[in-house]
Amino acid sequence: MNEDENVVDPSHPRYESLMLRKKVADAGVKGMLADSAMIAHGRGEAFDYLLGEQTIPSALEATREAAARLTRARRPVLSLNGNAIALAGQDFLTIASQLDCPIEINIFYRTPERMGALLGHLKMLNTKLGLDVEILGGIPDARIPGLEGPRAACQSNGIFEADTILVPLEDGDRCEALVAMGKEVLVIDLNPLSRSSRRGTVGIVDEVTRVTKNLIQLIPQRPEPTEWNNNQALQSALNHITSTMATRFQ
Ligand code: PTJ
Repeated sequence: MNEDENVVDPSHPRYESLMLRKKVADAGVKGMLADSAMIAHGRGEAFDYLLGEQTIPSALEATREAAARLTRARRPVLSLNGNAIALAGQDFLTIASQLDCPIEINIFYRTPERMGALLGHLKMLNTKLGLDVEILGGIPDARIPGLEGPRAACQSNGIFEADTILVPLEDGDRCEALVAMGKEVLVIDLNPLSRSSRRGTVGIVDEVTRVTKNLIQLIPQRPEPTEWNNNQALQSALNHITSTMATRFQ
């Protein structure tokens, strides 16, 4: 990566990883992200490295399960934070359009400036794609019970009334609070040990941009939901990481 020109050389062996990092950096400059966004991204990178930067079989199964539950939901909503919008905003709009559901911007570190930047970015992408996805979050009129502060703010016609919510890179407290409201919570998180992965209904242990690409393929197939065993799927992801580490130097 040429730091001066902020250009990533396509021949670089870590081109794709560097491009994702650049997307986060660029969104930070536009005021879309939390101060800790790059730290959160780096934590994800570390787990992705251990997964081999690939969609492992248990993650693909979890993504299929999420697609099944989203397509059958009565009121699905995609709850997006700054990192998710920076990395995969365009794909999330495509998914919302496939499901005919709203996106709600729901951020942990909420300021009017960040909300304005994120709403503006998604509206720009909506226009660019020729879509008319409803973007909520700007006028919160409800609160997620059991949570303190601005991170509980949500919209009654979005997250509050939703029965099924897709939450990439979710905060553990809010994930638990959404589950406590009786919702199906579909989590995207590279860390199989995180509270969100463990407390969600379905935890997808995969990088968010790979998950959105897979969801776009899977949703039109309308797969059937199963009796999902989340602990078993997370254990498979953990087994993958530990077995890769155990065999690396043999
Ligand atoms: O936009 P806001 O204000 O809602 O803030 C968003 C961040 C991400 C800064 C905030 O939620 C945060 O601090 O998150 P954490 O607690 O660091 O958790 C981030 C989780 O997401 C970690 O478990 C990471 O492993 C995981 N993660 C990071 N990048 C990715 C990821 N999972 C999937 N794909 C990624 N690209």
